Amino acid sequence: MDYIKERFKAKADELGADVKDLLKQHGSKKLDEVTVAQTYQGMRGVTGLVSETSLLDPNDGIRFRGYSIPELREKLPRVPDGSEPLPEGLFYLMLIGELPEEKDAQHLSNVWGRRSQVPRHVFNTIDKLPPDTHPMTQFGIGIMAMQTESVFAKAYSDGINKKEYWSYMYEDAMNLIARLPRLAAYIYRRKYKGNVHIEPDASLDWAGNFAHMLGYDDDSFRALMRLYMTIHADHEGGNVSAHTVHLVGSALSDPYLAFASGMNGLAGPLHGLANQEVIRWIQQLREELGGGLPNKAEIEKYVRKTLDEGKVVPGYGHAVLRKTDPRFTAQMEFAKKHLPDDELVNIVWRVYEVVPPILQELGKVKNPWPNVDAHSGALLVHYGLVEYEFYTVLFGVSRALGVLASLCWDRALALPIERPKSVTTRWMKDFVSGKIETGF
Ligand code: NMX
Ligand code: MLT
Repeated sequence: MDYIKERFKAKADELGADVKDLLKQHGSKKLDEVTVAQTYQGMRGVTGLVSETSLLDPNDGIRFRGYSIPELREKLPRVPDGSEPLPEGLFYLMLIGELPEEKDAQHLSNVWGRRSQVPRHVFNTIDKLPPDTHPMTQFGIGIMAMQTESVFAKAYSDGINKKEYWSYMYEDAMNLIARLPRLAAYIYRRKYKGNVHIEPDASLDWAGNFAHMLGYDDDSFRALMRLYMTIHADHEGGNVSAHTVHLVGSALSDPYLAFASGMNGLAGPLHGLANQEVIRWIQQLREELGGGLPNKAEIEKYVRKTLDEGKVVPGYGHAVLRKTDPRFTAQMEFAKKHLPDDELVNIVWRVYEVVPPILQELGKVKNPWPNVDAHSGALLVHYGLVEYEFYTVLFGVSRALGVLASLCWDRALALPIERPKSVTTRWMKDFVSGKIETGF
């Protein structure tokens, strides 16, 4: 067995015993109370899930196994002379719970390189789609077409012991992560680069090779991809993509089925699609003004128009965060170092000065600050990756690291099928008037 898989198994046995003990001793302890409003309003603030890989603090932002984004940028392994962390290292951290050594990240690069072959029928399936199909739709369909490769689905159909589920899920997760950059690059090159494809470079790391297959071999773009793939990987368990993967996986749907479902959630404009919406929104602003760097008054007018039209300001707000997203800050730092004079980046920074007080003024927006999507597109445009409909696919490739590490944990801890209780408004009225008690 691969040594990282062995380490994971040892950690999972240890935590599995802890969880058993925790449930035995404290299983009936109350964790939360749920109000009528929370039931109608997206279960906001209800603690109802366990996800080992990361934890979100409303003010400090995301911590992966206790490490903040600035700490990860300092402590995770890099390529020689590299400035940004290797996502392989982050995956190791999320899976094992400890910082990797350089050789662990290198080992994952090699393992994923060896497993990265995408079967021809997947590309054939993509080729059958109209070229203007949204890249996220192509991505979801490509992942589903790859489900033929699921070792878990095959093993389950052959008949396996429950105790072995985690092992097959692990293999699927590793294969899927290895193959996603190839699939994503294929979609990109087919749709935007005349269907001319670029062979992988086995000497490169996972994110570096992804940049290469997309057609961007600039060192600083590779650094950006390593940073991008690291910061988008996970955001605890309750966000739409992570929760969906967990939910669908809880039915023992294999990682291909579960991950494709999560990607359909990421494709929504209130979630991962917001990164394309931000660039679209800024381009429209520039078109209205005839180009150039808009001043603050012009941006303010445009923001107010957006709100008056009953639309959200993309890239701003969050269901949990209550401060500027540290993922936004990390990208801002990258831009200050590599492209401080870029016009679009400067617009993003100016928008950051204008939007929060206006959203605050509305009195209802709980978080007026920018999230990860407010910055990412401007960086990509700078390097020539201007096709903004593709941006959510990049987010999705990165998100695989967190949600598939989590799915390995779900199966290793033998978490059951997810099935919360729902009620009707009729039931709710009877409950609030005291006619019935919950009885659950
Ligand atoms: N622009 C305008 N109105 C907003 C915004 C915004 N950026 N954010 C929240 N609101 C409104 C929201 O629509 C709601 O209005 P109403 O009561 O009329 O329905 C009200 O403020 C209260 O919403 P919140 O409780 O602050 O936010 P909620 O937790 O429901 O939603 C988001 C969180 C992220 C969906 C929301 O802030 C939003 O729509 N933001 C813009 C889209 C976006 O950037 N999404 C990306 C999130 C990050 N990601 O990658 O997933
Ligand atoms: C995410 O990265 O998943 C988003 O910030 C959305 C969330 O956490 O709800």
